[in-house]
Amino acid sequence: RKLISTAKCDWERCNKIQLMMGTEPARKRVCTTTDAVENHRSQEVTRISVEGNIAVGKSTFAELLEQMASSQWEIIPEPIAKWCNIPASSCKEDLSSTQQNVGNLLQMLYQDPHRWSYTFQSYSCMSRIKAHLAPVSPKLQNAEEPVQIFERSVYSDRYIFASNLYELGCLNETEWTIYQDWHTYLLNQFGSRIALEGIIYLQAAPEKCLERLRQRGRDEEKEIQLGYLKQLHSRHENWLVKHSTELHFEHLKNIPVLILDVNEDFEDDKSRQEELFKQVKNFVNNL
Ligand code: UDP
Ligand code: D5M
Ligand code: MG
Repeated sequence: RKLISTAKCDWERCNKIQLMMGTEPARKRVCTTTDAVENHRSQEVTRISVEGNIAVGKSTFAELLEQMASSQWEIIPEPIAKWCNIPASSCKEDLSSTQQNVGNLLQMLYQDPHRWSYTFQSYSCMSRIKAHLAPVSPKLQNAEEPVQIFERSVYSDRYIFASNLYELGCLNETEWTIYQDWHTYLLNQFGSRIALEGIIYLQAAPEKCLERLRQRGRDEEKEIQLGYLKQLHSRHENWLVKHSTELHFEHLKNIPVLILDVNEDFEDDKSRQEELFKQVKNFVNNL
């Protein structure tokens, strides 16, 4: 577990400090410091992501974890409401004013992936970064061992979805190159502020995911076919089980991964939930 102790300082302040020290002013950029005095977010937080195929049960699982661990754990759901342009009144997320014009990006992506894949990747990555950098919830500020559990991450954006869309030809060479460039750059800039300590991989057959996806009945996803879920499944397996995906972030290469088989329904099975929770608790305690 790391002590996450970071604070933003702006360009002017950096320059001022450097001028006082008689050194060259910094060029215009955002920089981070580990100055504990300025740090309003400093605390020990263990950050974990829950990864898995579409409709495998991540949101259901994350909600259960939050209920079971109550005050110590905070769940950060995937910002799907932002991508679907759901009105602010029907979701707990704060939708910015620019949101009004975005439209239903998830629907646009599925209807015309060649046109919208790059746009979707830039928006989904930005919204995940924002979620990572947001202050922890008040309930976590008093927790002795605070844990933040994110539904997916900037890493699944890249190693699952974006690379698959590239392989499908929905991101062209130029878009893929630019995407990888800014993804690597941004994540390196934010460093430990968005690094994860562990990953929980919810694993199930693509056929099971399709069954749950149809049952959930999200309108934007009604055209999704088994073939797409199979592609995403094999990307998850390559990354989190076989470790054959080429990764570009050092901390990710040796990150602990807890694999949970969720082929059997857990949603209404109390004893299965307790079993899964025990494994997660064990995993978190050993990070
Ligand atoms: N679900 C289910 N059994 C389970 C877990 C989930 O039938 O053990 C259902 C859940 O009610 C929902 C669908 O599967 O209708 C997809 O679940 P969720 O939205 O949690 O999946 P995610 O896309 O977040 O992984
Ligand atoms: O995932 C939410 C929905 O969003 C599902 O249709 C997959 C899609 N999604 C999530 N991230 C991405 C990226 N980066 N690219 C393309 N599509 C994405 P669910 O699993 O239902 O919670
Ligand atoms: Mg979900």
